[in-house]
Amino acid sequence: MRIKAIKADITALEVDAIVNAANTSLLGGGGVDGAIHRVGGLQILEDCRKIIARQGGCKVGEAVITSAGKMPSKYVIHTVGPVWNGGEKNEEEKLANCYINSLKLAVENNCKTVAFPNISTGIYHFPKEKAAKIAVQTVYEFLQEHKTIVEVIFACFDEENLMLTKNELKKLRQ
Ligand code: AR6
Repeated sequence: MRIKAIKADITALEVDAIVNAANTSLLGGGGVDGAIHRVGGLQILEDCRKIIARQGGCKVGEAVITSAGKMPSKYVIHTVGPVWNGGEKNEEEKLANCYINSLKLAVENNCKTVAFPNISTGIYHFPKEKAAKIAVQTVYEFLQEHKTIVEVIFACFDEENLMLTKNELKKLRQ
């Protein structure tokens, strides 16, 4: 199994790429985004500003890549999750796209190990159980097709997300 879930602060992980649950402005915010910019330092914001100059921000479901500044990882892949709006605004498909587009960028940049937070389940209020199902299923399907990725880690920050993600991973093993 190349997917695992652990309880962790994603900023401390020594992986090729960590994924950030950013917003469309790419200019930072609270939650995991705030932690990544705080720990990684100003280099990340500088890289984000270059991307903003080139293409504006980042759309929901899409992803961009920067350096990881002072963190032990090599890259930060910034993706923008959907705000939960009751499920009538294609939130599920948009969340799946976050995982797919982040992993595509990881492959393009020769990343073998990638860590994800539970995108959209904080400030954006996506229901955690639904989000865990989409995250695990989408990553699992992507890895079937892309063998260069050695490991994907779900860095869960709270017990509930850890339990829900582990449950989804168990279902894959049955
Ligand atoms: N490591 C791993 N996971 C974390 C960490 C951390 N250091 N800190 C928080 N989490 P959120 P969203 C978890 O709110 O819902 C920002 O302001 C957290 O417990 O960070 O996608 C952005 O700029 C939760 O399970 O992201 C956007 O405006 C998960 O990360 C907006 O929030 C995602 O929670 C994005 O909201």
